[in-house]
Amino acid sequence: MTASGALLVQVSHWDPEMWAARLRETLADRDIFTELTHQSRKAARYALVWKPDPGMLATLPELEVIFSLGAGVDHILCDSSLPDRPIVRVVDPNLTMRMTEWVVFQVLLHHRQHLAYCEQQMARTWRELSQPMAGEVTVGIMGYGHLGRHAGQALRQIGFRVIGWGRSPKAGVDVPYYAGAEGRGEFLARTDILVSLLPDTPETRGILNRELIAGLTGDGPLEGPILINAGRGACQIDSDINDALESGQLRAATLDVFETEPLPAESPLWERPNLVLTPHVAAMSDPVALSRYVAGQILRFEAGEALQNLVDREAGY
Ligand code: NDP
Ligand code: OXD
Repeated sequence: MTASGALLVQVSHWDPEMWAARLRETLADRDIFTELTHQSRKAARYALVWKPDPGMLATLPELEVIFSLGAGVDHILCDSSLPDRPIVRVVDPNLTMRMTEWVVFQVLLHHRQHLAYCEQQMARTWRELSQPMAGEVTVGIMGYGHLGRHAGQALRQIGFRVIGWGRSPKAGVDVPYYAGAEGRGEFLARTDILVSLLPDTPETRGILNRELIAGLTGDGPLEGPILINAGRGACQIDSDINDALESGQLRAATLDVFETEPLPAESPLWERPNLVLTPHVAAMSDPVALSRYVAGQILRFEAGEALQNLVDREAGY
């Protein structure tokens, strides 16, 4: 038993020791458990979780703070017996930079017509394709939050026109900004490349659907709209995107997230030639950086300072 609060690490799909070992280096004065036992349940004041078993957090009588191992918290909020404790999510330069790299890469891949050039390479075809300047192309970022703003800044530096869409109206945003259902139509109509970095909430579920795709501008410089989603798979209707890719309503897409993950082997998306697919890796959680972040938040909390990046449970993110 130690004076400082014990931490329980419960991360599905990963070896919890990757995080626990690093956390022990910084938080050396306390117990850090990775196994659910009578002792760890009884002692845990903090829980660091990724997709915890529903109901598990409610069995920790001393729990004070829940830490999400990622930026998204849908994997925690889906627990119907979630105890009423503050939830801290990840906002860290390591994760932010990874997402920005991925978004910029995917935008450029489509903008510079890399799929077509790969096809030409296979056919040993030497042919120039017409190429608009970045400044002629509007990237619309749905979910103009922490990650969206950072990616947007990088895209603007390369010359793209960037516009943003969020839930709440805001003043002083650095790009043309639209909010809520009222702003959505105009936002979509201006967008050539749509990037979604939306969280999974009751309001955003299924939002990337047939109707939304129909609202995207069809007459931009890229000869058809592009869709890029690295927010959450629950925000999209896979079959609507597949249909739009097949019909040409969407010129191309990149998806990092899917309604069901891993994407089932029988999904037609695997075989779409105008789709780039990555397995939920746009911004991976790095054990060194994120352990440092979580340890920092625990030390702040124990020093009587406010926790940062708290989740608004009502809003769902
Ligand atoms: P933030 O909370 O900073 O930003 C979320 C944004 O979404 C905000 O702009 C918010 O609007 C907007 N939003 C939320 N609900 C709605 C709505 N109903 N209508 C319109 N806009 C809405 O989160 P982050 O930027 O840090 O992360 C975003 C998401 O990215 C995460 O929740 C996670 O799902 C995903 N993610 C995916 C990863 C991957 O590897 N694929 C890695 C990391 C994160 P407002 O500004 O008004 O609040
Ligand atoms: C996250 C993720 O939410 O990796 O951080 O999906």
